[in-house]
Amino acid sequence: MDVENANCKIKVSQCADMEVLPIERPLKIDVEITGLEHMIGELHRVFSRDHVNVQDVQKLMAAYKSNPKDWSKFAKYDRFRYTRNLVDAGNGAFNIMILCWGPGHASAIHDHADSHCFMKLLSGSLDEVRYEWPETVQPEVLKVLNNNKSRRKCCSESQDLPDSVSELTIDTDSCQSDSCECDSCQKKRQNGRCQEERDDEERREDYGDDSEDEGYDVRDMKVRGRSRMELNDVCYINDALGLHRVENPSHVDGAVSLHLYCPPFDSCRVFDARTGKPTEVKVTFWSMYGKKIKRVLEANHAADSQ
Ligand code: CSS
Ligand code: FE2
Repeated sequence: MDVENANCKIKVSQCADMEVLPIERPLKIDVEITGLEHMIGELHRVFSRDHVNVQDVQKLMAAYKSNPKDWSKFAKYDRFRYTRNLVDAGNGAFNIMILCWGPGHASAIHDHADSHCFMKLLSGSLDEVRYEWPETVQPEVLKVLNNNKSRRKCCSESQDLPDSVSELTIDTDSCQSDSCECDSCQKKRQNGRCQEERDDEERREDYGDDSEDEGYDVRDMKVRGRSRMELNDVCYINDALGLHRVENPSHVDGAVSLHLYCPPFDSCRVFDARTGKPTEVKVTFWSMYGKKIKRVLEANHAADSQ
């Protein structure tokens, strides 16, 4: 099953049958949405089911055409950083928020806490920069996907084993088969040691011996791509697709985006762009249902590093 049909009622790593990463293709929008309230009502209807397709959520969000009259009461800016403004708590199954990005504001590089993230541009434009996970950190979903992959690929003879045995997770590093096709074994056969070991060595030579910072090598995080989001565009990301950073490229205009997260989360990890070192941070709201909330200094401080 591909990610577009994954069940976004549950965490990404629990979508056990999600094996293939998505191929971007045009969405056929076959629903009519008359306003923000209508879209939220439809989302409640969709999320009342046990299985919710990623694609169905994307379609509803794409079908809504941004009208500032619908959302201006939620759009509250801060001078120094982007704000998160809760619009709807989705009966516990999802939450919808409006993010306001002042000129030049940007997020840190972050993950999405094993949840599904949908983002729609309501005003202005935003750049999304995608990154690979640093080698030192592996998200839950990739552990699950890699386990499934090793089971299928590593040691073809395992396919003939009885179910109880083939259910065991096979560690690719301890695989003894000369014909094994897994990436790790192929590289070891070609080079006597794996590519990653050689890359690490080259990087250490580049940066010198002082490059280690508490176990994190000094190396920039790898950019996978950059895309500009314009009015009404919708994008989707989860931890299997990588990390991202969102930036308002304008130094004059603000930007407003609508986000849906499912399941909702109240903390995520941010990553140091230079070393890949992760830090868990609490995510907080600037306002809830149109009312600015009193902020505890400590919570404010944690969110500022996001
Ligand atoms: N994930 C960030 C915004 S970019 S998707 C946040 O919720 O603050
Ligand atoms: Fe994000």
